Amino acid sequence: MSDIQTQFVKNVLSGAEQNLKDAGSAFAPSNIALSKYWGKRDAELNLPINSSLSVSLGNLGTQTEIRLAEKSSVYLNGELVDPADSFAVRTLEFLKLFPMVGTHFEVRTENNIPTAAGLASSASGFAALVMALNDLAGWALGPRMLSMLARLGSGSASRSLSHGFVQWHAGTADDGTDSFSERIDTEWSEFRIGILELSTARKAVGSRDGMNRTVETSALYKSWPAQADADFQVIRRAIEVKDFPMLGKTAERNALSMHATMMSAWPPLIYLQPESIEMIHKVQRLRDAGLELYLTIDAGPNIKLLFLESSVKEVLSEFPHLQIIKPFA
Ligand code: 2P0
Repeated sequence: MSDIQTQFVKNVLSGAEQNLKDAGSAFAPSNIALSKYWGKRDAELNLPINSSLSVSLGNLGTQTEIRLAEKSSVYLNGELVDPADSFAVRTLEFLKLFPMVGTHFEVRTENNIPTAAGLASSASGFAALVMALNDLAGWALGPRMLSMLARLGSGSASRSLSHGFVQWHAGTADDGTDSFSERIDTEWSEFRIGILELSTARKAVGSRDGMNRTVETSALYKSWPAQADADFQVIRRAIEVKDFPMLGKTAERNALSMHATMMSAWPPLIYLQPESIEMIHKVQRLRDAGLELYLTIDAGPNIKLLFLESSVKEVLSEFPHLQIIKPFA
């Protein structure tokens, strides 16, 4: 918590009236970026260097309930979290930005994201937290304002306020007021995501430290902002005209380019494991054989496959244990 963050929250809330309730609750979906966010231009306001675009994961995400209390406590999936645990610390630190609501909170969070699958829970976590807070405080803020509050908790959380495809505009203002997310008004019911769980090991370097290290030390990162912006535009267009190969190819190249910037950092950030590389080759082989299949990878070893409903049978025969998500169901 800093003065700059406190002032930012005041700005966002300046037009909102407060009508406090006994409790607030909300659900937010997790999301997977098709065009990635990697690198900050301002760490305090969590402003990204580049815009990013994601797809939300439907009913996979976080349900949060919040109420005022005598003493702060955080529950995760029904169990009280040790106050020294980083999850509780991050949650309660974030809530200190909202003294106009209260000083102590009881927060109950349920994640139905298979945490082992390497799906980010901080994205849906902070999004659900600000939505629940909005409900508790009765501010009646819309997704644009909420996305800016969620961003302070975690960048990718700003993309978890809406279902479907979401774009996070990087913005250019130093005060962070033009860096927000909004839903793209296109449904694509045939769109599928497959989660290939390859490793459940906790990553050695978290995203936050990883992206800072990349920005500071990777020579390849210099080419990233321009590519990220170009990919963002191409994917947005591909969604508009429902050009799946254009979307898939751009998303895959975007993810692998991000990994190239990570690998060229020092010390190197190698999130991929041998099984990840094996799967990348397998997807390429299947694509060469005519299957419309692409992939994306976040800051971890697990692979997310991208395909359409028409390919489900073939994809499942190649990846029998695949968990398939229908983002528009
Ligand atoms: C993304 N990732 O666009 C990228 C791709 C991981 C790889 O956003 O420091 O947890 O809290 O803003 O949002 C993960 O980073 O980082 C992430 P902070 P966050 O989904």
